[in-house]
Amino acid sequence: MEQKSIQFFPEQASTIAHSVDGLYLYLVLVTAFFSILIATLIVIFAVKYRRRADTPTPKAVHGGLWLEITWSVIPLGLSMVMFAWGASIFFTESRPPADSMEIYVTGKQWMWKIQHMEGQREINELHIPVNRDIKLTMTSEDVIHDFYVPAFRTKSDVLPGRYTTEWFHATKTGAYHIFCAEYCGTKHSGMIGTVYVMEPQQFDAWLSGGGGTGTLAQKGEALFSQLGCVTCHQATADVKGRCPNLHGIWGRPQQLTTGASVTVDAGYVSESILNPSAKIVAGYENIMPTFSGLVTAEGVTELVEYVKSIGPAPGAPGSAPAPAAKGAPAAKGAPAAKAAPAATVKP
Ligand code: HEC
Ligand SMILES: [Cu+2]
Repeated sequence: MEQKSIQFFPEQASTIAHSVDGLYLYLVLVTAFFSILIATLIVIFAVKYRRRADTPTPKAVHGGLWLEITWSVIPLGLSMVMFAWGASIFFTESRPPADSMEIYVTGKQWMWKIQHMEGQREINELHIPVNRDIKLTMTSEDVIHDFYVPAFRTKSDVLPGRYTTEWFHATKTGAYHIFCAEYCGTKHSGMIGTVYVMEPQQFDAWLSGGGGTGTLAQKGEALFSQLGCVTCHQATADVKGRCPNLHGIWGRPQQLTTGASVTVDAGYVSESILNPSAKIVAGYENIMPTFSGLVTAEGVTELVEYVKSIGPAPGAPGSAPAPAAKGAPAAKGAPAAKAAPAATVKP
């Protein structure tokens, strides 16, 4: 971040930044134009039509169809431009491209915890490669936070018990502010961090350096046995036990006892772990205990990634539960998001 004496705008460091600023400029210009116009006319009319001794009694004016149409249609047009333009940017910002590199973010009073697919963790720092679509999947351990990177012109609420996403495509290397943009308690103003946008080679080097103890999915697999999930969720393909088989459920619709169906995603899996009685899979009973308090938010993320990584159950009965995540070595950088689905291919 170079030092600038006066800076009206943060740097434009993402693909969306220009469009957001363009819309903002339009809003400012339209607002300024009408504010100045109206204020000026008030002054002019106040002077021109001030009360004087010889003021004649004005004639009442009725109607004025064209005048009314004009002052309705022009503001309507101007505000519809705001609406359409804003909606188009909103849609772009809310739909992460399919091949985005995924990173998990957990907000907590008062810090940001980051988990990379490859297993790297960081706090209040986020390292990313330049010129890649990055998708953040975010949740909170306590209250509502909001992950805001002004230089990327993007922010999104981070909610407890739910996953929200945010994506961006950084166009410039450098260091940029992360702010929490939702008042979240006494040290809210200290809930700040830095995004480091790096050249891809630099990023790969960063990613491979330091404390790699397996990918997120591998950590999740370890937790899966540590917490005893494995004792119930036996991964046998042919036996329909008392507990559902978790193989291949990711991304599929799941039938519930209520008759409703849900798609298995991060939110559903995390709810299944923290509040299992909220949604019961059709054909099963409400016997899964809650793991709320026994597993950290990061642990839940790891379990989610593990469930995502386990492909369909192995065809042959009796064969070991497909340790899909184990088979896929920590892929570096680019194919991070792809590593898991690739592992779902049947042997
Ligand atoms: C006491 C046995 C038991 C344990 C231990 C257990 N579960 Fe479950 N789990 C169940 C049962 C039974 C269901 C189906 C009923 C329901 O939806 O609550 C279930 C449902 C689920 C589902 C939804 C599955 C689907 O097909 O939609 C997920 C995901 C899940 N469990 C993950 C876990 C994880 C992760 C752990 C360990 C942290 C775990 N479970 C521990 C019994 C268990
Ligand atoms: Cu916060």
